[in-house]
Amino acid sequence: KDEWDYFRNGPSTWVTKFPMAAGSRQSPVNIETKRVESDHEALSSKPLRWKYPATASRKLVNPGYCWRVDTDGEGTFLSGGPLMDDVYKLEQYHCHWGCSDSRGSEHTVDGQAFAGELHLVHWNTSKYKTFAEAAKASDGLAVLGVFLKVGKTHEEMDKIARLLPYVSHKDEVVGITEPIDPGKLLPVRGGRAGTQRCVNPCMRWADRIIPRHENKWDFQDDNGYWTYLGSLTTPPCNESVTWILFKKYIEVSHHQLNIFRNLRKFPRGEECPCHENHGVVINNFRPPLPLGNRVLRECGS
Ligand code: BO1
Ligand code: ZN
Repeated sequence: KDEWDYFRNGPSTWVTKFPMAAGSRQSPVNIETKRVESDHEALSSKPLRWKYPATASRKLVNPGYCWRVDTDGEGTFLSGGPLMDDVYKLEQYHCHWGCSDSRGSEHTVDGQAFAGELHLVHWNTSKYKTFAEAAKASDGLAVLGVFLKVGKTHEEMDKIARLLPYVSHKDEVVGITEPIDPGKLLPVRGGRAGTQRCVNPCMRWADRIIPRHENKWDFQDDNGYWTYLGSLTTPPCNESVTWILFKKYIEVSHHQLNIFRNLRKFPRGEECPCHENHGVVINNFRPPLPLGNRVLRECGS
């Protein structure tokens, strides 16, 4: 069957059931910062911009290998940067983490892993009719990646952490009542009262404050990002993703990560596979794959 995991049927075995996992455009990759190509002109001529109404986050799911927030996509928007003029909608966001704070991210930076990695998964509504259709196309999906580092408690992430005990077992789902704003999970500075910040890395900070009534979007990129063409990091590993990884990380507390590490990969009422770390969801990351002849571009400071 289409079974896969991060344990017995781990990443090195995926290729037998999912041939796309053997492709030459796979994710994640190690980001070698010395070998990244600067592309300020081309990328920042169309700054990355997004909008995420907090009401779009509808339910929190435990699929048995991570936590995931499913959205209804209503009013969500991602465009610009490497996506050019195509408009993408937010489908879901989820997270990858380790068994300890020293590992957990999928992408690495100069060989270094972070404690976790958040993925905001979008699909191209300019060209495709459904997420499933977009997932088969080379320019169908865009994932925003955010590295997680251990530090202070993240208030928006805590809304998720507080709901996780309600989906402790595989296939459990809980409705989201307190709005969760995925934009607040991104490592960007927020807008001031009466202003929103339009961040174009080529402009100076002082130039970026624009009146709220003139601003069509919530926020744009701040410290810059890396971008390259890759794949889904889980089976079926479709080579359909434009990856956009923020250079700046967000902080979450050790306690919040421990709540993630308490999720179970088996359904309630089933026997605990005690020989498999008591069936908890940990180390749900795929190790980096070769960049090959792909180009990693950077935008911003
Ligand atoms: S990720 O952001 O690269 N980790 C990622 C991985 C998988 C998906 C989204 C983001 N979604 C998957 C679904 C599968 C489905 C596939 C293609 O998309 O989980 O059920 O088959 O549509
Ligand atoms: Zn992911």
